[in-house]
Amino acid sequence: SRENVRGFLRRNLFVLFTVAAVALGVILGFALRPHNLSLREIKYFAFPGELLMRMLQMLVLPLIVSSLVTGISSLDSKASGKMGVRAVVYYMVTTLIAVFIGIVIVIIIQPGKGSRDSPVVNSGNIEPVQAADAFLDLIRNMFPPNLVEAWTTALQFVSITSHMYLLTQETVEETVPASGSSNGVNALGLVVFSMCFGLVVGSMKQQGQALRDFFDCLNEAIMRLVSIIIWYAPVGILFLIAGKIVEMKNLAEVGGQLGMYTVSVIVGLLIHGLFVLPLLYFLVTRKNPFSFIAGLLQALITALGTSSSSATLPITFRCLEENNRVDKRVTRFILPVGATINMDGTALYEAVAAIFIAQVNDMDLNFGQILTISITATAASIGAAGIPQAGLVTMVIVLTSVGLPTEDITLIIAVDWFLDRLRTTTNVLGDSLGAGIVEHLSRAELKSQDAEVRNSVIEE
Ligand code: DAS
Repeated sequence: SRENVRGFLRRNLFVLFTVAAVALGVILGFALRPHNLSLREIKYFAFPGELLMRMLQMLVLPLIVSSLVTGISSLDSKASGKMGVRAVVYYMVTTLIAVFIGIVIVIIIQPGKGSRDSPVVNSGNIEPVQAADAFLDLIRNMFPPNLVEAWTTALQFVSITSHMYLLTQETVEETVPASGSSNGVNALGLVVFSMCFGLVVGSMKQQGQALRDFFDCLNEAIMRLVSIIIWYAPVGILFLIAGKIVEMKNLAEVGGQLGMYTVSVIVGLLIHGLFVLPLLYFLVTRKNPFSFIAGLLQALITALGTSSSSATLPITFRCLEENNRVDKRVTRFILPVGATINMDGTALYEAVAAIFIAQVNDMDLNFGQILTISITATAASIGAAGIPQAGLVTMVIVLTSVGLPTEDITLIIAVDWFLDRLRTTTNVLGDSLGAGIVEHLSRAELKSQDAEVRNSVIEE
C-alpha cells in the first residue's frame, strides 16, 4: 500500500543518502588535502557538520529526560525493576566480553613489541586527569575501616563517577576543543535523576497522570523535531567526515607500531560488533540479527560521522522505534541509560591501548595487572561521556592503575579521531541490540501491562 511504500522509501532512501554522503565526504576530504587549508579554513569548511552536531546535542537533554520519565512512569515498578536488572546484566556481560576480546587480540598481535618506534609526538596535550587519583582513592576506600567511612565511600562513588564524568567533559573540551562536546552536561546525573523522578511519577497513579501526559507529549514533540533534522543529517555528516579527512595527519607519519595498534583495535571491534553481539542477539531472540542491524544503519553512520553516542541518541531512538518497531516502553528506558554507561567499543579500546602502551614500554604485565586493566577499562567506559574522544581521557585511569606513564597517550592521539568513530559505532550498536534483547526478555511483563491497560479501558 502507499503507506508502506513511503515507509520503505523513507527508510532506505535515507540510508542511501547517508552512505552517499559518507562516500562524498571522503572524496571531498582527499580532494581538499593537497590545498593545505589552515585550521581556520577547515573549521569554516566543516561548519555545516558542526551545525548537525549542535542540532542533535540540542535535543539530547529534553530527549533523555522526557523518554526516561515517560518510559519508567508508564511501567509498574515491578516491570521496570526487572527490565532494569536485565539491562544492567546485559551491559556488564557485553562490556566484559569486549574487554576480553581486546586483551586476547592485543596479546596475540603484540603491536607494541620491538624497539620503540619514533613516537608520533602529536600536538594533543592530555593533562593527567585528577579523576585518576580520585579513582584510585575509590578503589583504596572500597575497604573502609568502619561503617561511617563506608557510607561516605558510597556517596563518594556516586560523586566520583559523575565527577569523572564531568572531568571527561571538561578535559575533552580543553584538550580537543573541536570536539564540540555537549557543553558540560552531566548526562549521567541527568539519567539518575530522571529515573528516580520517573519512578515517583509512576507511583503517583491518577495524581501523576498530568505529568505523564506532559512528558509523553514532550517526547513526541522531540521525536518530530528529530524527523526534521534527519533530512539534514546526510549533509552534516558529509562535512563532518570531509573536515576530519582534511585535518588528519598524513598516514605516512604513522609508525609501524601505531599501524599494528590501529589494526588490533579494528579487528577487536569487528569481532565484537559483527560476531559476538549479533550472536548474543540471535541466541536470546532467535531472530536474524542482521535484519535488526539493517534498521540501525542511519544511527550507525551518524555515530561514525559524529563520534558521539549522545549526539546520535535521537537517531538511535528513531531507528529502533520506526524501523525495528521496538516497544517504546523499552527504548525510552534502555537507550538513554545505555548511551551513557554502556560503551563496549570504548572498553575494548581502552584495554587494547593500555596493553599496547605497556608493550611499547617493554613492560610485561602479570595476570593481576591485566585483571586490573580489565576492571579499570570497564569502569572507565562507564565513566566516559558520550562525547568525542571521551575514551581517550578516561584512559588515564587505566594507565595509572597499572603504573604506566600517562604521557604515552600522545603515542596514540594521531589515530584516535578515526578509532573514536569506530568505537562509538560499536557503542551505539551494543546499546541498540541491547534494547532488542531486553524487549524480548521482557515480553511477558509488556503483554501483561497491555492486558491491564485494555481491561482498565473496558472497565471505564
Ligand atoms: N566517543 C565516545 C562515544 O560517544 C566513545 C569514546 O570516546 O570512547 O561513545
